[in-house]
Amino acid sequence: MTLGTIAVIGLGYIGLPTAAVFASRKIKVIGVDVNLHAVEAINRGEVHIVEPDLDMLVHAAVTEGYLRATSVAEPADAFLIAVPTPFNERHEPDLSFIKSASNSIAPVLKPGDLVVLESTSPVGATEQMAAWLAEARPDLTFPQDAGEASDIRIAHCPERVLPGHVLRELVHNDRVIGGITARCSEVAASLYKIFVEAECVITDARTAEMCKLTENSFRDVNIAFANELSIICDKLGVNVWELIRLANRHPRVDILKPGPGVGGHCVAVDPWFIVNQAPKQSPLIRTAREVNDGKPAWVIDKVKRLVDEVSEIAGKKRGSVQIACLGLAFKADIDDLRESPALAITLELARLFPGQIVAVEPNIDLPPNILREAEVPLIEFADAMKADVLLLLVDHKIFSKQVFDLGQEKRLLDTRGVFA
Ligand code: SAJ
Repeated sequence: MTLGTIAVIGLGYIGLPTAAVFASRKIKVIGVDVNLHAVEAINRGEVHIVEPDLDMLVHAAVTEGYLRATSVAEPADAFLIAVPTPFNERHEPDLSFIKSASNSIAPVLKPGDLVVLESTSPVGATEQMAAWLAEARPDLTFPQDAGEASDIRIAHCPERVLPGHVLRELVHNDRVIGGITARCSEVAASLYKIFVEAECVITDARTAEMCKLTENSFRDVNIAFANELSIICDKLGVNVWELIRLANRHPRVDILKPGPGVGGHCVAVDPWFIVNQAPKQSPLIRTAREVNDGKPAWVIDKVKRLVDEVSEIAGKKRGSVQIACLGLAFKADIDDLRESPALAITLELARLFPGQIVAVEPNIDLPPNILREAEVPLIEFADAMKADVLLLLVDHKIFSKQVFDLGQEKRLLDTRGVFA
């Protein structure tokens, strides 16, 4: 493959940083997205998502002429597909974005091109994408039929970067590359080696798909263990944070942190792809999902009991007990509210205790509409200390530096062990 231009389809949390990193290595990159607002912002050298240092990288790439965004696919030598793969209400993967991305690039494919699927996908999705492309372009040969002699090379190379550290992890994490044939893997690896400073490890497409799902399921199962421990410890009157600290002194024990539930677009989603494809064989992975999804309800239940307690001790009416929710993001030190258990808990509490909830989120300036509609004011930490029940939901670093006196009549529920 002679590499003149790379096209990145999907300019979100993964596609845009990837496009910008390639462009920073002086490769011509065309970014394609159906979101015109994103396309226009990028062409002005601006970003529509929050990720440290991404704005500078995109600005430089656009100004120097290496990155350009468009809403219609154009010819290129390599196509990277980084579109969402959500699940539906029955927890079945929705591949419709991969299908539309395939349909959008099919007309511009030419012999010698490489197509890489980066989106986290159920096992078999890369083969499915190859089938859609072959159907749209009967004049070209594809590796599933023509093997190593095919016109088009196809591989899966799952993204594995941590939000908040994307630019560093893109360069320094190992990449797992699974081609439909060995040659497909080699060609894809040579593309990623342009910027990856770690290893590009080669496997087949199905193993690469399963590898990504396994990584996030591993994390989910381990977080579920920590969440279940926190509920057991609450019942037994044991401090879970001290317990975990002590247990982790064992050389082969490394328990993760309990929290109010698991959020974001990845860890709470990907395990379902495995459960959906092998339901009978995955009771542990399914149960872990259920344990983590059940944690917000447990937190809400605890808050209800604390409200009753405060109302009794302070002689206040239940309806005048104030509750402060500390943190709304889906995890620490980011502003991302997507699939956030902290936000879901705050909104549910606002429904149960109308007019009694305030929230603190130091990473957000303007309250999102959803908070305004729920009549939850966004206030400063110091003001939130006046509330009767303090509910710590996100372990933002800034919270751990706060000093306050709880007094006799207030209650604290610290779901992340920040004040432990
Ligand atoms: N969480 C806990 N306790 C912990 C760790 C996390 O409750 O000890 C919660 C977080 O608060 C958050 C959720 O889990 O709500 C997920 O956060 P995370 O930091 O575990 O993961 P993500 O979703 O930000 O990114 C994950 C990463 N996967 C793994 O670490 C195996 C990342 O490398 C992937 O690229 C990303 O998913 C993805 O895109 O799939």
